[in-house]
Amino acid sequence: MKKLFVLLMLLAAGMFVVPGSALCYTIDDPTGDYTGLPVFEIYGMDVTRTGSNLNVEIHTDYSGQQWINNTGGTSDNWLVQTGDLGISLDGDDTYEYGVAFWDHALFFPTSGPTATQRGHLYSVDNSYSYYEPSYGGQVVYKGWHTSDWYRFWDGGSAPYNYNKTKSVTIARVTSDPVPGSSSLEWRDVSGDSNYQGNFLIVVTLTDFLPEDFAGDIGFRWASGSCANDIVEGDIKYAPVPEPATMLLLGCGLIGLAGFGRKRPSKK
Ligand SMILES: [Ca+2]
Ligand SMILES: [Ca+2]
Ligand SMILES: [Ca+2]
Repeated sequence: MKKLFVLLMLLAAGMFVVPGSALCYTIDDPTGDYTGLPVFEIYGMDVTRTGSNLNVEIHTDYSGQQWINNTGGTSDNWLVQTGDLGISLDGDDTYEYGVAFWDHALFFPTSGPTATQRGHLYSVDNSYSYYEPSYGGQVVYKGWHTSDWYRFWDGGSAPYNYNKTKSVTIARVTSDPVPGSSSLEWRDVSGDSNYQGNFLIVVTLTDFLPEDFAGDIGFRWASGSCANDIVEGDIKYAPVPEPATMLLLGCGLIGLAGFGRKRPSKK
């Protein structure tokens, strides 16, 4: 009877797990959590590995660099850029690397490059933050421009909704782009008015990941430079992922069997 019970529990667990995982992204983002217009919606992010490449696929309605009119007024059009992709090697909110989504100025660099290049991977200078009340507040946080910086350049006192102090684009870098190969492309999904498409970012793992790295890798991206929607989350990275998965499953089985054995002894 106990064996039958365990078998039924496993079957029930399997029924919950299998259909759900087929519908999920690696990192899900809620629907309807954007600020401003629905075009800024992000649905989620898929992270996969192909050989030595890390592939990040961001599913969103915002293809970037669109003229946005939030009020209906004829003089209120402005070009809204996306954020850059942030990569954190230990799952915290310090993003050591970034992939630039457009060519934009860096924050008053004292040396090195003065602007980013689209599709390139950068090592971000996390030692630099800058607070400027007249620009709207915290305009650089740990090497990243915040939404306050873009709010200032969008007109400062404009009454548009935006997310304050969110890190959005690379502001300070430690040097020129990280040598190696990286790429960025927008892939439009035609025929679906509710889902525009996805960005595909490909970076070479050895360009930024220490040898034998194992642990969390965090990702973060904002669909607009005012952080209109943000997707963020971590993945577990291990050089050899299969044994880790098996170990996790094994622990689950042992725990379930132990639970089944204990119950009769209480009587
Ligand atoms: Ca969303
Ligand atoms: Ca970090
Ligand atoms: Ca979000």
